[in-house]
Amino acid sequence: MEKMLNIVLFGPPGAGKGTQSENLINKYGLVHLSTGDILRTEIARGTDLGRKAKEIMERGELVGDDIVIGMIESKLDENTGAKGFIFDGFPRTAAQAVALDDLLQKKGTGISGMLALEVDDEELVKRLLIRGEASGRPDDRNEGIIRRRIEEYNNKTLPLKNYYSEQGKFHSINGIGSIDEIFRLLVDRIIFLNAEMDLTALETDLEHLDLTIQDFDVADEIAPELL
Ligand code: B4P
Repeated sequence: MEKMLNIVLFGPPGAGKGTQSENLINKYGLVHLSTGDILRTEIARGTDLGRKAKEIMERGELVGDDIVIGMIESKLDENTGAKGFIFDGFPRTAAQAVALDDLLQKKGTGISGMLALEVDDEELVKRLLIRGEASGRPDDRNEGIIRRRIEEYNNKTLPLKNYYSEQGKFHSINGIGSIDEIFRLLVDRIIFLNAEMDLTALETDLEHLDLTIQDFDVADEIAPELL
């Protein structure tokens, strides 16, 4: 199995996940999976799923786990030869995080690390209202709905920090500053993640080599004429 770089880009609404994902896919050639973008495409197409998701998103709430997990599963199946994935806005609940680990494990891979963009609430509200004016995105145009999204994040998504910390995969990144400065912080972390994965692969190879040498020693004792 080839090494895959699978990153969870984490952070509250407006933290810069979508913005930084674009820079990261350009640099690393990873497949970008944004559940927010996929849902907005479904809404634009007027599919059944889109109609269901529209109302929930416009209230600033999270779409059901079954729907988003199913979406991610089919996207993983469509991209079997990928060098890796950036998960942007997914997972957002504990059930989604467990499902993602299961899906990746079935494919012989896993999450390399969670990179969490940390930004305070007032800055988030400011950024999203500015985007709302320019894009007309309904969930970005009303301060009450933006605050509802931040509340959903604090209640249902923030606990995932612990889930990834317990696996030694949580990395905090200061999300305030210029887009270029934050990108450099993310790249530094990815260099670290890549080195960590190379080291683990080397350790596995060494363990295997050690076993092979031991096998030779045993064979030498039992039947020296065979060697
Ligand atoms: P998403 O599409 O994931 O959107 P988001 O969290 O609102 O924004 P994002 O974080 O990507 O925005 P960015 O910082 O790039 O979710 C929308 C909705 O979809 C959710 O509320 C939910 O209903 C539903 N949904 C999605 N995934 C789901 C899931 N897994 N489960 C259940 N429901 C789900 O950009 C924000 C703005 O800040 C931009 O205008 C950008 O230009 C600006 N900005 C970025 N970096 C900046 C910086 N350093 N300085 C100043 N401004 C910056």
